[in-house]
Amino acid sequence: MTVRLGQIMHVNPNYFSEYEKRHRSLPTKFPQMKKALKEAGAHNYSIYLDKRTGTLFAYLEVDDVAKYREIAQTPGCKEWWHYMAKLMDVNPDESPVTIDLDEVFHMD
Ligand code: RM4
Repeated sequence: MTVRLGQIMHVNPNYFSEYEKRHRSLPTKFPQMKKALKEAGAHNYSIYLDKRTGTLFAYLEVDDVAKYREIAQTPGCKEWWHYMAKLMDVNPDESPVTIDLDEVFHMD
């Protein structure tokens, strides 16, 4: 069953363009991360930036939430998070500080 996820993260305002640039090169520079996401059934994945605050809003669809959460343990994800850590608010393990949102409206 497809699950829609909405998440908030935060990027340091000095790194807006770098954050976007690094995501553009994710498929070529971090194919492991792309593969981990795909293998976990993540798709239709967008991240939006609020330039006033550095708030990031991520929307993605996953086939299996538990499988998606397991991505955190993969070397590809750990490398990506390490690469991005300087740009974002991160936890001690370098995962981005992420707030899971509740869906309050949806229309097909
Ligand atoms: C974000 C953050 C997320 C990751 C995406 C691809 O900056 O690191 O955890 O899923 O990139």
